[in-house]
Amino acid sequence: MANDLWSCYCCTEALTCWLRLKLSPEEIEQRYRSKEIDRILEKDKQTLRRQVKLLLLGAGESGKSTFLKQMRIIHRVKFEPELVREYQHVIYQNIVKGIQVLVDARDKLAIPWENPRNLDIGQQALHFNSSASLDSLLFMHYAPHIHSLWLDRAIKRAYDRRREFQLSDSVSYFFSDLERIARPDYVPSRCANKLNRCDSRKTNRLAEALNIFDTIVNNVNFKGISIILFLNKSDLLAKKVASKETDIRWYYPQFTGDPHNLQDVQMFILNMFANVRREPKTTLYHHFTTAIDTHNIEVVFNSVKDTILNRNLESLMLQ
Ligand SMILES: Nc1nc2c(ncn2[C@@H]2O[C@H](COP(=O)(O)OP(=O)(O)OP(=O)(O)O)[C@@H](O)[C@H]2O)c(=O)[nH]1
Ligand SMILES: [Mg+2]
Repeated sequence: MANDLWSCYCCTEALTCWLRLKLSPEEIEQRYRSKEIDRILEKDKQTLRRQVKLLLLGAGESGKSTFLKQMRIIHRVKFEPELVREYQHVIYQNIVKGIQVLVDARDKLAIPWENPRNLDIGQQALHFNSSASLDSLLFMHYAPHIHSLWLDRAIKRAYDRRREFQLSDSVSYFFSDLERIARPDYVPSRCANKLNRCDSRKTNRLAEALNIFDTIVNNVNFKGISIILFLNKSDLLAKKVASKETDIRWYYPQFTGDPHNLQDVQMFILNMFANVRREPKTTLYHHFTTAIDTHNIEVVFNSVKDTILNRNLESLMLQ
């Protein structure tokens, strides 16, 4: 056995010498480089194999970007200056689009203006530029008009009836901070998000989310993968459930629990999602989340990591 090894070693040595004699120094260099590249590729392959990829899918405005931003905060990934500037523009757009949605809703709901001057201002606001070209200077010019509209009781009343139309959840936060945002030296401290598509969306958001989930969970390309369902905006759900002004049975008459009990409503919603699966064996984990709450997302993300780890261990044991 020892002899075999020895002769094998001699063979390799001889081969290397022979190669050295046959190849030019450049060719030898190239071969070394090629070997090195192969080694790096193999290492990357191993690393990739150990990586877990999460695909974040969901309806518009459901909180995907907010969730990712929390990931950056939790893992202390810095926000680059370009990203901060981008948020600044998105915030301007959010505010202008938000006031346009509210002015339009006030018109449709026929709520009389408190301040008659706002009739004119409101009409002008509908033509404000809310495209990506909206810059700080133009926004500063709009800001006093937007402020005057936001202070009008008519807009407040339209805002209180926002469940009859679609308005981004961040709107009131931005309006109440308008004075600071309209300053030339304003730098966003909180992540802003898009308000696009507010006028065009007629479907109730839960129904829209269920439709999207149906497409994902029953898609043949995703067969066999595990799904983690984040039922986001739990804070808003809790507020809605507590409010006597709304009732889930108006939208889902089949609901039989207590409409003002958060757990009953959450279980009902979760069951709706679970029942969409045509293949009940598809593993479905779920979390009720509040993506604007860093601590909540940190806890949820740790639990997701545990789930993935346990799944990997289980599949290793089955091998
Ligand atoms: N109250 C509350 N607001 C939330 C929550 N998650 C996200 N939001 C707000 O909802 C809005 C939409 O969030 P985004 O993260 O932009 O949603 P998205 O899924 O990335 O939307 P698109 O990129 O348009 O598809 C933003 O104003 C967020 O601040 C939450 O858990 N609670
Ligand atoms: Mg997004």
